[in-house]
Amino acid sequence: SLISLLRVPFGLGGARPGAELGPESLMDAGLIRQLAHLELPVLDDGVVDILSSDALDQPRNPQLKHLEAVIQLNAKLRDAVSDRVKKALFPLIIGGDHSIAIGTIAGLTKHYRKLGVIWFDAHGDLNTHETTPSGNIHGMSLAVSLNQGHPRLTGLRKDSFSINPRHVVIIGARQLDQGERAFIRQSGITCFTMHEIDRYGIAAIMEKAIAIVSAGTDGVHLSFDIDSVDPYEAPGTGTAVRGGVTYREAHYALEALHEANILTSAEVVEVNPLLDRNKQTVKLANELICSLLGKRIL
Ligand code: DIR
Ligand code: MN
Ligand code: MN
Ligand code: MN
Repeated sequence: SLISLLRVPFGLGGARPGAELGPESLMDAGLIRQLAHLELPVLDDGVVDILSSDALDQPRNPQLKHLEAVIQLNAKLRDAVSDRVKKALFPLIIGGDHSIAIGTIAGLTKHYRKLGVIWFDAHGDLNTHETTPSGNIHGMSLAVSLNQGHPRLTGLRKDSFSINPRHVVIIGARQLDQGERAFIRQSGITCFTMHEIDRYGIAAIMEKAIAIVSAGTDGVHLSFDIDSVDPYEAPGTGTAVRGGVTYREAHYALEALHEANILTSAEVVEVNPLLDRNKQTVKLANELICSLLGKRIL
């Protein structure tokens, strides 16, 4: 179906300034031209943003940094994504920090009653305001999408269908906080850490992941945090962690998702051009989007 490209220049859920420059940097590096080259039907469908100001964030809460801005942005994004699904478009969201997944997924689950989710990330993003070591809401977005966390955040999902944790797969994790490990153990989420990728290989992991998210679901969302990729290949991100997936593993994973033809939406987040080296991460993000949407080597 027709792809609706939504740009979300928002970084207040993240750890360091710069993720808000992600969409502009991907566009400057030729994303639209590259997608046109693949002869993909892409609608350059606008920017979702808020007028952010300091006043928006009083009172300050160290456990939920920029809560008001995050809520405003995600309410807007939720409604934009819901509108695109209603129009039978394929939402492709480029961020922005990973807190924007709250709005994306809230919008998707206004329609999908049984959404499957693949969460590519070095992290679990399963903290709540009670377990967070940082107060950064981008570390809470998967928890909120599973209706766990502060009521102001889960409230964004009040008119959305719940997600069954058994239809959620994390891939690439290598830095999980104490509370996140407990969440994974108790919830029934599948977590393929770097250890499992080392053991079985990315091809087998993708096969397992695809089976889990597509059995008994009516839609599948890919949430791709660029920090899942090794910092050697993707230095331009706010919370880089050594020991990530390689350049080819990342491409292979997204090629396999394209072949499986199960996705109904996708987002790419946490590209931070201020921390990048020679636009390496920005270019990688665009390349990965092309692989996901069907670019083939042969
Ligand atoms: C950490 C980092 N677990 C936190 N999370 C990140 O702040 O909650 N997620 N960077 O992508
Ligand atoms: Mn993340
Ligand atoms: Mn991450
Ligand atoms: Mn199932």
